[in-house]
Amino acid sequence: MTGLILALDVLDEEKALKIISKIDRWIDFVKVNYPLVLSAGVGVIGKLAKYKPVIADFKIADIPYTSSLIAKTAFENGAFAIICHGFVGSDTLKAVKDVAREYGGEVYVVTELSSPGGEEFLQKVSNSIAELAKEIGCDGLVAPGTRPERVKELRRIAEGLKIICPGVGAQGGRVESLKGLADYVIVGRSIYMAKDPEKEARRFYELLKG
Ligand code: BMP
Repeated sequence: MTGLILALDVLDEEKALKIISKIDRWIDFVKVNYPLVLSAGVGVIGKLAKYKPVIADFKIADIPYTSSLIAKTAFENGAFAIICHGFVGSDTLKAVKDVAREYGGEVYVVTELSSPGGEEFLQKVSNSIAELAKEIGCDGLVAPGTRPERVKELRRIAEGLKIICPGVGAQGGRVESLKGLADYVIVGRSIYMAKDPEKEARRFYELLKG
């Protein structure tokens, strides 16, 4: 286990596959989001899954029926896990979890975004979202790597759930502040925009290990 998840928000499939083929040994999972899937097509999930298990970051935020169709599409195309917003409430979270279980997959729930705007609305309800995610039996939380004190609290509330933290690197979050709090850190731009992505991925791997 490396503790590192690559957020692969590039727009070009060839570039995405080239990057992952170079750095797969330094990461545990690759996270895809709308930029890549909308540009390259949902089939890119299966291609990336040949290197590392794929987390489909579709931040599902819809009624249960539509949400389960989104989750099903991700899993049918080879995803290992799906990300769902927590503010949508228990019915949608349960629907997404049920689909994930049909495929033997996992569900991660967004608590509050790592960006400054995450404090405006989501932070007011993120503790309750963490409680709900635990109650429903989801697998983990997406917690803000830019706010270690919030990660600590969310982890305490949802004890036993895995905590994955974006916001490290380009958004200012630091690996050192998340030690013992995050099970995995998610890094995107700092790696895929680096002059030498492999070197940068290895640097994060070593920071996490050390
Ligand atoms: P970067 O390291 O380039 O900032 O990328 C972070 C990744 O994590 C992006 O894919 C972003 O959509 C996602 N993310 C985030 O930054 N903050 C959150 O709170 C939730 C996310 O999914």
